[in-house]
Amino acid sequence: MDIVVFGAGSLGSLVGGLLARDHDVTLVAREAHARAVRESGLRLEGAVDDGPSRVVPAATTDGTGLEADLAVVTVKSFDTAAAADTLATGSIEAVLSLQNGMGNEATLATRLDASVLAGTATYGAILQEPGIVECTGPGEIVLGPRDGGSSARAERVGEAFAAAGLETTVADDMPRRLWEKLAVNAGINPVTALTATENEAVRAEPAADLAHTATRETARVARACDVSLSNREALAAMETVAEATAANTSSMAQDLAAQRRTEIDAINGYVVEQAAENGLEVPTNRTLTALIRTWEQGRGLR
Ligand code: KPL
Repeated sequence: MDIVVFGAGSLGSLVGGLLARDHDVTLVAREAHARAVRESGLRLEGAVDDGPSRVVPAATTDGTGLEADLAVVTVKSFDTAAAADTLATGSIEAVLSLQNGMGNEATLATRLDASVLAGTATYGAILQEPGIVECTGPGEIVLGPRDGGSSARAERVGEAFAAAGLETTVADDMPRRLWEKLAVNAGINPVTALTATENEAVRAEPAADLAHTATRETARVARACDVSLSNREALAAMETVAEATAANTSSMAQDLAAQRRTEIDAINGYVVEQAAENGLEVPTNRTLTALIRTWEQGRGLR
């Protein structure tokens, strides 16, 4: 397959690097990373299946006019519309969102003439330096048609991911899976970001209570949106991810450390919005959202 990874930061580089062993992969990345990959290839380190290795995907900063069977979108949620508009200048058969937060698939579907798959990823990954990505926590990729059900395309993409060594499940209930992942991120990301801790912090008090409450509130809002997600299921998912990625710095904690805008609007902010539409109170998500937004405002990031 010809595969474009649009937004090849840490997760995108890990996924793209593993796929590049069997497929023609183009990474659309920031200047320094794209240059390093062009010059010396991409080094994969950490918990990847057969130890450190080097692969040689193509790499560019310019995503316009690309042709591919599949575009894997891994940009931050606030950049999804711009990514879709750029991809629309080329020719893309199918697009898979592997992003945090809600609403990405709908944004891609309204702007692209391609079939849109939804996905979630719980791999911990970090870009050590341009050209080097480390897998800091083995996880799972779940993907499928964005409205649920099954499709031959989702099966084909799932097979390619699994063959690349990525733990992959093809699911027929992506709307529920996206809410479950939202509940995981709503618990882990802002708490680890605001306390500058690794994911393991949410496994013990005093952070555990805060993370559990944010996750429980999210499950309640999911149910109000007609998605069957019990508190127990959401908490179990959050705890499983926190354990598997204990040593990982969450993406939001990485954003705060690097003084970058976060995905708070598409994660806890989305929970607050949906709660309001359904007449529910979510005080913990509201507080976490306000704190992160205040941090962003203080740095002119919003
Ligand atoms: O999705 C993640 C993130 O950091 O955004 C998890 C799975 C929590 C891994 O850190």
